[in-house]
Amino acid sequence: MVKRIGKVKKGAFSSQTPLVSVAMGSDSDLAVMEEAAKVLEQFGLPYEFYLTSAHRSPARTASYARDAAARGIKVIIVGAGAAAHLAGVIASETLLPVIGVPIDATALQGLDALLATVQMPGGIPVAAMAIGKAGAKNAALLAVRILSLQDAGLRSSLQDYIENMAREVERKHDQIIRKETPKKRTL
Ligand code: RP5
Repeated sequence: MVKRIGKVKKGAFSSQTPLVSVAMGSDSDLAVMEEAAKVLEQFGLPYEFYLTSAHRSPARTASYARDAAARGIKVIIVGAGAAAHLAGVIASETLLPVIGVPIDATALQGLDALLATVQMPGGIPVAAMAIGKAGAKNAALLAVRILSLQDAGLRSSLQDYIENMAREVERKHDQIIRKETPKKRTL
């Protein structure tokens, strides 16, 4: 069960139609891409998962990307590993912002996917995140930032999220200090 952040304010994005599409090239990417879903759920943003492969199902990939905006999708997050061309291919078939998450799927530990995602030739942008779970989490947070441009409630939830993170650092600091008793320090 995903815990929602403090105040999720319903704004223009309170519909149940998915606003964010989380695409991935293989079911083997799902464990990583679930990190994006967790964040979207925290913010109360409707999303969908979509499995499609740039090389195994090119026609499905093209029609998914072409139809996404008409279905109400505002941002597409794409997880892909190996020769990770899925995000670039999707970006070439839509005007929506596309955020790529390189997946660690091969002996190169995600470096292959990172370079494939980040090195888009000029003209078709893909926002490249970090490899793996941190990248999936940040992809969702970037989607939240994009959507919050037009939704004050979402912007306020984002502000709360950021402030909670800062408070968490202070809480963990206090925890460490409490464990470090003066007795231990003198030993
Ligand atoms: C990519 O190849 C997928 O995104 C996945 O990360 C990787 C391996 O896919 P599987 O062989 O596990 O289906 O297309």
